Amino acid sequence: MTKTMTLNDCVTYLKDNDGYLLVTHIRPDGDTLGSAAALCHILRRMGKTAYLYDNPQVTAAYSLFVDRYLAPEDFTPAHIVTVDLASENLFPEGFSQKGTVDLCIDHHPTNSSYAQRLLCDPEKASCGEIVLELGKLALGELDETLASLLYIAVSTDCGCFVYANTRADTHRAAAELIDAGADYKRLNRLLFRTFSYSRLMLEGLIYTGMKRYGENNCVTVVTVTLEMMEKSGATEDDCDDLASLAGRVAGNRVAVTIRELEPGLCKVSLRSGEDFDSAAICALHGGGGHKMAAGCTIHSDPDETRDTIVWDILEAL
Ligand SMILES: [Mn+2]
Repeated sequence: MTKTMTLNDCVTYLKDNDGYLLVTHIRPDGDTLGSAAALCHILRRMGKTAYLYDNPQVTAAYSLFVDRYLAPEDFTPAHIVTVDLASENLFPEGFSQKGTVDLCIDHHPTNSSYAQRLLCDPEKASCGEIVLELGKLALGELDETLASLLYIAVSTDCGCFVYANTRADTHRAAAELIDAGADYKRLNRLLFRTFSYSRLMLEGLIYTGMKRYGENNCVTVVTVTLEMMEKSGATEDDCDDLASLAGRVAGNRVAVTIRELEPGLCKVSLRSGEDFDSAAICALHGGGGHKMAAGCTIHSDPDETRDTIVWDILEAL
């Protein structure tokens, strides 16, 4: 049975115990990393021993901020806390203590209640906004480091305040963090305004190969082949959020991203508005997801995969 926690319950629990390992989700993003590092910072200021699980998929952009909190190999935790980690299938690579999570702090309405205790607020656009409340309650005052870590969480989960999950409260949280000394100018430049050379080269190749189908060219397809990866020198670090690129074309209704994983195997990602069921198309190929964002894998080369998926979409439109 999972016990539902309030912010107050949560602070009491954190005060009463010690020896925390904070766990981030698979393919970690700014929210899980920023929130977990911020919580680690809060716990240390409370006089506790706390570390972050050494998630092997942390990308270069974030390791700068989280490395100093990583657990040494010989650390044996007494209490495990997951942050922004909605269900069992999202544990990070190599993490072996899935059945023993003492507390989960999350904002996903889909949280599967796998932990003994759960603090979940689906009204929040980011986990960072929950950890901000925790920090204020536990410490009274924020500090510049804490404000910067939380700014990373808050700003990345709403795409720098442009995604549909952005609310007035999201801006209020950011304003509070800026008042508390968050290094927001540097963080905005680092996280949203600069990209690796390889990433930009890869995007160039992707845009050059873009194809459009259907009435008023409303279906946009981009392909990321192994050859393009090699040509651009891109690595996994450079492949963040590629599935959003095709949807940038004005007038687009269905955005398709085909990624060649290995010869003869492609991953397909669909993004659409509310007027098209992306999940239904992906279900035809054994995949799934949500109405506006879904995916599947197809055993075929990129060209054949494109023909198959475009045919399905045009039939459904
Ligand atoms: Mn999140």
